[in-house]
Amino acid sequence: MAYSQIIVDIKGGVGVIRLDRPESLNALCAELLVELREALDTLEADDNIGAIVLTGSKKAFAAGADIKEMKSKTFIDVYMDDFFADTEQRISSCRKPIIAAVAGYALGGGCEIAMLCDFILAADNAQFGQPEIKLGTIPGVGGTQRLTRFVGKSKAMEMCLTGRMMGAEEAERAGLVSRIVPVDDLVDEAIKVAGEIADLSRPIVTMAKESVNKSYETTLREGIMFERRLFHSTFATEDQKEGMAAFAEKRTPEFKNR
Ligand code: DAK
Repeated sequence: MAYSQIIVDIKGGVGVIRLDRPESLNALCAELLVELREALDTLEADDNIGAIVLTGSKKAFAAGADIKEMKSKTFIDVYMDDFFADTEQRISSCRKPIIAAVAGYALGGGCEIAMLCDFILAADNAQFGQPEIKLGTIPGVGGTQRLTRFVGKSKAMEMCLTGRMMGAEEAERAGLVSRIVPVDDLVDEAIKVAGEIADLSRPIVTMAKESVNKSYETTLREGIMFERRLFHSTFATEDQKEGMAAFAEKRTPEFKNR
């Protein structure tokens, strides 16, 4: 499939999606969002792919929804289109791990898409923000909900009420990003980490992802029971036998994804 708003590369077991609308700082226009969903469909269906990296340019991961495209939409337009819902659903239902490699601006819908990924690696120049309030609207893809869970009420409230941006160091301190990488190394580092994940047992990686995500959707007790049952079920896999045997025999495991 030929794309015009994104670039998709395969690096070993890693699918790399680069948002590519430099003239608008990767503003999330409808065409880009369609391509993003199609790329995720393709990578998810590809058995050779074990993990995905989603990135932008050094200047912008994404500066939000495309304001110029969105500005004249009516309530009925956005309500009846359920604007952005299909993209939120596509990313959050992806069973393969997605790493957001964020350099530059991740604003509005850009910050929300980064938070939908499984974890965020931030370049030292990353800037996160929910500036919708300055446009006379509010976050619409989980910004008020996910940001609050990541960084707590006080910081999330300040960011959503003022539109203040948070730099990479503050984002790391607050728990929004897993760690900071020099901007020139960001994509290589994200691909390296994604490659390490892709080399692990795919079913066990899927279980680990499901289990961490469960913690956002349920009580602690139910989450612990869910984790325990998945843990038990890893013992029904050949990969658990191989992983533990390889440790005992001081060799590298050869996972078969079975
Ligand atoms: N949309 C469209 N164009 C954008 C854009 C955006 N979000 N951000 C930047 N651009 C364009 C600029 O207009 C400019 O285009 P030209 O003038 O060259 O034609 C070009 O990108 C370069 O931008 P600047 O000249 O402004 O660059 P600077 O370095 O000076 O400033 C900036 C960078 C990121 C601080 C600034 O561009 C900026 O403030 N951008 C807007 C950021 C923003 O407000 N983002 C939030 C958008 S609202 C919904 C779900 C989701 C959403 C809405 C509804 N529903 C479910 C209903 C999401 C909403 C949003 O994300």
